[in-house]
Amino acid sequence: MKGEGKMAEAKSKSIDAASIKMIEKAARDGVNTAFDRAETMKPCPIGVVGSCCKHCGMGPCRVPLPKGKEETPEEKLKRRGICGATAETIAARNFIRMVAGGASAHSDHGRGVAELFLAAAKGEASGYEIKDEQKLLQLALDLGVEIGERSNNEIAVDIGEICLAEFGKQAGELLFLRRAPLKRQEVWQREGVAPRGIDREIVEIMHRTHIGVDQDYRSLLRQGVRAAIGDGWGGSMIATELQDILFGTPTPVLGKVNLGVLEKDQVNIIIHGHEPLLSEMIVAAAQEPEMVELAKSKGASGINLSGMCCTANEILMRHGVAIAGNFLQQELAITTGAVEAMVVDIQCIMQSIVTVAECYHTKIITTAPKGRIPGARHIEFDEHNAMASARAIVKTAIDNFPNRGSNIEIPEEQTYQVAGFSHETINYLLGGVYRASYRPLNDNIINGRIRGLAGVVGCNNARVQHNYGHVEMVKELIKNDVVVVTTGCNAIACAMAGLMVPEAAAQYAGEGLASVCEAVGIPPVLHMGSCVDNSRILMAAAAMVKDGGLGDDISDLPVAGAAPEWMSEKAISIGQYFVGSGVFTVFGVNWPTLGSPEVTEFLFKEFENMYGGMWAFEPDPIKGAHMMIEHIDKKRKALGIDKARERVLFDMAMRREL
Ligand code: BF8
Ligand code: SF4
Repeated sequence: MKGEGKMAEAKSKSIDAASIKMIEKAARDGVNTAFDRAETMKPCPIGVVGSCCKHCGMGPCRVPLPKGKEETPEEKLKRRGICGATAETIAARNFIRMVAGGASAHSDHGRGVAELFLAAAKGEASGYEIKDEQKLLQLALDLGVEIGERSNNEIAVDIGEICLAEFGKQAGELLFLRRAPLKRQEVWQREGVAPRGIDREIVEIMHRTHIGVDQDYRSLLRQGVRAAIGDGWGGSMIATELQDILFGTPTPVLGKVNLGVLEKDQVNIIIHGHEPLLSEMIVAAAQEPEMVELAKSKGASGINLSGMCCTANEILMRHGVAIAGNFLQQELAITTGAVEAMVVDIQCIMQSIVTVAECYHTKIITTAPKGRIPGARHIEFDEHNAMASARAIVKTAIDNFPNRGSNIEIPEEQTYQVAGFSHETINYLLGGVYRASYRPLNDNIINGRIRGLAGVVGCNNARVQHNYGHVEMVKELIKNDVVVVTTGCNAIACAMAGLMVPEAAAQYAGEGLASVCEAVGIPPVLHMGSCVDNSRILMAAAAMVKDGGLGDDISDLPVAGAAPEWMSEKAISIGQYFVGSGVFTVFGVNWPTLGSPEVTEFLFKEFENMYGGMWAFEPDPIKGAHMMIEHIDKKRKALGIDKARERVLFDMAMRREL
């Protein structure tokens, strides 16, 4: 039967029941989504492996690997672009241009935060103020800013100026590199990858990859590492640190996730994108009594705010605002017919939401001068008058409530989660407020109850089943006593699967990990925030090294990273700074340098000798998890703690001691 075929098809597209229902509704309503387009638009087989260059007007030049037979050296010599660029050069250039794209996105976000931070400190951005004094003072100490008798705002002005200067710095090294273990800093100096300025390294990628400049793949990839470190230990870290000071450092908070958080009788506003600058104000505006009254006057029972993608993570972590979904659910949320407005800023916003919205009553509102979409209403975010922008947006949504059609279906699925595990919070939870440290984590890794730590992060990708890779990989890791820290769309997928409540430890984690989670009262999967907050994972790794017993560099730790459903250039930049910081990192879906076995070999093998961390590619999430576990075990062995796991018996005495 035709209908049954469609049902089976929808089921193969996501593991999430709510999403499947909305994929089916979209089909009934004649709405075209990314799930449909992924069927009709097949990836270019040459581009997908990094073998297509269009860096000049003589191209595009395609240098696919010869099919079937071994290539002779003479044949290989001929397989070049018009300018003579080899497949190695082309693959490496494409790869580091992805790093440049990702590092730019994160860093430009960080710059925006720094600018607002400075404006707030100077009293030029009404509505914003320093929320976390303790973190402000800590950062002042880190950056050598005088504290003395000075006011918070005076200190913050200095901090804002120093952070902003990091972007355009021309020489020396980024200041936050000092937060890394000493040995790591030496590796960066030895390999020539300590970034001078955040912007400079990105510009240099664009220059080196222009026709006829750097044509040695090793040298190209080195610059990729340098720019990526400028993202992780620069732009992203600045974004996280200053956002925490302005909006508060996250602490454990209960939240709900999935499309079921939409309310049938309320004005539904979804905030989607990445910067919390405006969304913080929308959270406040939506709670104002006048706004709630206005909503009631239009027949709604209230205003229901929820988030999508990384904005969702930001406002969940700080305010417990519900999450409607991750990247592949943005069109599906509109398909419910119950969303009055989707408010977007920057990054990971599908242009198609405007077309999907045309089939319902939803208003798409763009807010960033950098991120406009034809057909969307633009209400520009003015940081000097943020509350006015926020009120205008909320009012637009309320006014749209009476336009709702009757074709409404909100899936009932929603799950609870505990989020808010910033680096500082993990520190307090483990060590206590007066003795904050990672000591208990290190001890439990050393005694073998916890095997190691994995950072599983990144996107959804319409080329693979929605959320399957995320959830399977994470379940396999915790089952094998690996504690997982997560951000971005992986965090949302894990929450939807019920992995982020303390009870998940007993249900899914191995005995050792479960016993520690139960003793501390934490889930086996810890939500650390949005994608810029991967910098929190770097801080956690540095803290583990500092607390001792697990070697003296991040590359000594029994840790690994992964992005099983990656798609964005930001994921490549994140993966590259994980690797450059000494972490073994596995990506799923596809791998963008397979067109050059030499480049791939270099990233997967030789990088380990240079950085202690290296890339890997494995589309099967369970196999990927086992590659990570193998690496963790290799590190345990090198530390001489591999025997400890065999001794762990978990008798009552040990449980009591915990
Ligand atoms: O920065 S995980 S799909 S939403 S890129 Fe985008 Fe990927 Fe989601 Fe956040 Ni991160
Ligand atoms: Fe072709 Fe070289 Fe131009 Fe690239 S830079 S498009 S390989 S001629």
